[in-house]
Amino acid sequence: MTTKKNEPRSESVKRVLNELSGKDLVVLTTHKNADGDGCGSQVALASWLRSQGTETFIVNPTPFPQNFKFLLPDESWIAEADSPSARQLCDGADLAVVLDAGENSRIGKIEPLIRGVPTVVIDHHPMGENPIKGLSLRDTTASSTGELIYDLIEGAGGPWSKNSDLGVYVAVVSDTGSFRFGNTTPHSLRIAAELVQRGVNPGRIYRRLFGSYHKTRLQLLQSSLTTLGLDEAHKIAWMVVAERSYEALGATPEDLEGFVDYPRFIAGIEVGILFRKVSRNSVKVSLRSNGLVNVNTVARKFGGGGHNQASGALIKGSIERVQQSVIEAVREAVEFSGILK
Ligand SMILES: [Mn+2]
Repeated sequence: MTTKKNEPRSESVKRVLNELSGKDLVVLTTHKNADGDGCGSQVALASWLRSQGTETFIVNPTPFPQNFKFLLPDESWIAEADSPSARQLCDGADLAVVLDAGENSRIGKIEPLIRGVPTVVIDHHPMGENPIKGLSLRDTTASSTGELIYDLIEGAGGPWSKNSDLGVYVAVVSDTGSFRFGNTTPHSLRIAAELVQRGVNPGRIYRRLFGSYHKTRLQLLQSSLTTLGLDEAHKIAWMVVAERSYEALGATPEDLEGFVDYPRFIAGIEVGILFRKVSRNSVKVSLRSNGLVNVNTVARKFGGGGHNQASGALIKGSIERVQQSVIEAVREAVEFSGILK
């Protein structure tokens, strides 16, 4: 059973709620390097499922980020992917829920663990070429997966817990860039208003998410900004993560959160790119567009994916070569968009 094309969100919500009901054990997962949307959605849904008497655990392909652990009432909700308990939980699960991802390639080592387990996808990314099969609540008009979790818990008539409130709020704030990005809608703002009404403290969460950076992050940004590159004629700017500083500072991928936005802060720039050498022969590329250029098509060209305004890919090759071919592909996408005319 899959979601019917163009089914209204409320219908998909009902079908997914039906599938979630009465389960003994459910595992939740999200994409590699979970972000605020993935983590927030997981905690919110886990909290609600647990209130329904369903044992629920979070099993992610990469460790649950330290800076989102404040969302959890209890770290025992998490099972690390490589642990025996993760395997045991997945083996015994009645249902797996994939959040904020819709393709097997995004969930890495969790895919073999949940193979054979009935799976539900809740996601707001455009459908990729190899979508995970099963029932789904997919809606690209949703600002975030957290917004879909809000609709799900509302659709069930609650109950709302402190952790569900917090989780959904952090999810929506993360994916809308604190309500600054183009995906901010009346619905996402109403959700936030409702959660603030119920006691979520926006100032405190802002400081937790954005106002308490480790010094490593700014030192790494300092050295990375020296690599800033520009093609003003094509409205493109890019930055390369300073590899030596990354190593020397003992930085983690979490320290890079938001780096991709800096090149795009330049007036007149439409597309920002971040390059990071992740191993001897592979480069992680993140692409962000102000909205006029579709960067998902660029990411797809290199085997990656994402949204039209935010996407990425892991590309084999030297940093110089990858940089050259990606910038060239972005130039083509900019030309194709018609904004240079
Ligand atoms: Mn998301």
